[in-house]
Amino acid sequence: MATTKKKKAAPKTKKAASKELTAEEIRHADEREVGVGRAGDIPRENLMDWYRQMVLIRKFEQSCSEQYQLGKIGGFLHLYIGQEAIAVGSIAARGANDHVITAYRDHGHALAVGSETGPVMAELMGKVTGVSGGRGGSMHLCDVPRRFWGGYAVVGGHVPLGAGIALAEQYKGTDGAVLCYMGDGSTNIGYFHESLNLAKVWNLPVVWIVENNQYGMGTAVDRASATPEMVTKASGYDMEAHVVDGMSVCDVYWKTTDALKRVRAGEGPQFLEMITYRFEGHSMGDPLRYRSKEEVVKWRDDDPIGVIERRLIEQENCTQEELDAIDDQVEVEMAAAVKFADESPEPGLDTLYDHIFVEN
Ligand SMILES: Cc1ncc(C[n+]2csc(CCOP(=O)(O)OP(=O)(O)O)c2C)c(N)n1
Ligand SMILES: [Mg+2]
Repeated sequence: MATTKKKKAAPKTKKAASKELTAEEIRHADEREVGVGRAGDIPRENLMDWYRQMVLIRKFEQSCSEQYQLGKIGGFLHLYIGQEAIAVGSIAARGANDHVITAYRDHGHALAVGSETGPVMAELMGKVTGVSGGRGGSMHLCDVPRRFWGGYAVVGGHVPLGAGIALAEQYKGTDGAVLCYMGDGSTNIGYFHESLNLAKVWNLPVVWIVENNQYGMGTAVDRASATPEMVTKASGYDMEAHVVDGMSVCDVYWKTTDALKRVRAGEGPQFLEMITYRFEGHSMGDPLRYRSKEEVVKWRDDDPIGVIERRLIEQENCTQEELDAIDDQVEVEMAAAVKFADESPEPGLDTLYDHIFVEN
C-alpha cells in the first residue's frame, strides 16, 4: 500500500523462533517472526484477509485525520496507525462467544470485529447512523451484536468491566472469554491491579492484552512505570504471561490462540504484553517533541503492514498487483464510508434525552 511503499527498507521476516524473545529483543529485532513452520500454519487466504484488514484500518485512520482537519470530527481523536497487527491478529483468534473491550484508541478493534466502516465514520462525525447513535464519538465506539463493548476514555476504567464480562460468562457456564485490551499506561492504575487480582482469585476467563506502544501521552514507559516490562506485573498475580511481537500479525495470532486455549482449559486468566509503536501523535495536534525522528524512522522500518506484505510476496507467491488490487478496493470502501457519514443527519434535538435512562 502507499504508506509502506515509501519505506526505505521492508522489515526482514523469519520463520518461527524456537525461543520466546524478550521485550527488549523485540524492540531491537532486525527480523520479524512470521509463523511459518509452526504446526497448522496459517492459510494464504487468511493472511491475505489480515493484510486487507490492516490496510483498511490504516486507510481509515488516515481518512480520520483528513476529516478531523476539515473540521468534521470534533473532540479527541487517537489514531491506531502502527498498532494494526494487534487488533487484527488477536481478534482473528477469538471464538464465537468471546468478547472484546478496549480503551479510547479503539477504531482498529471496531473494524477488526467487523463493524462497518460507514457507521464507524458516522460515529466519529456525531451522526445518528453511527455505531453508538452519534453520542459516543471516537472514544466510545460500541457494537453489541459483535460483542464489542467499547471504547472507554478513562485510562484503566474499562479493565474491571473486562473482568465483569468474564465473570458473567463463567457464571453462565459458557465457553466465552474476554479479550481486554489496554495501553501500557493503564498498568499504573489501581483498577488494573484490582482486576488482575480478582481475575486470578476467581479464575476468570480473560486474556489481558497490554499494547505497549512505548508511551503514555508524551511520557516514555520507563519514566512512568516502576518496571518497563509489563509482563513482570502479571507475575505479582501468579498469572501466566508472554511477550508478543506486536508488529507481527502472525505472532499476535498464535500467542492469542494459545492464551485462549489455556483459558478454555481452565488454566485461568492470561496476560500478553504486545510490543508495538504508535507512529502518529498521542492524539491530533501532538507536536511529538518527546521522541527523536531517528526513533520513529527505526520503528517505521518495522511497519506491521510491511511485515505481512513481505511474507505474502516472499513465501506465498503473492504478486504486488494482487496487493495493489486490495488497496484499491479498500480506497473505494473508504470513499463510500465518508460519503455515508457526510450524508447522514445529526441526531434531532428532540432525541437529546434518549439513551440516558434504561427504556423497556
Ligand atoms: C484516569 C485518567 N487519567 C488520565 C487521563 C489522561 N490520559 C489520556 S490518555 C493517557 C495516556 C494513556 O497511555 P496508554 O495507556 O499507554 O495508552 P496509549 O495512549 O498509549 O494507547 C492519559 C494519561 C485519563 N484519560 N484518565
Ligand atoms: Mg501507551
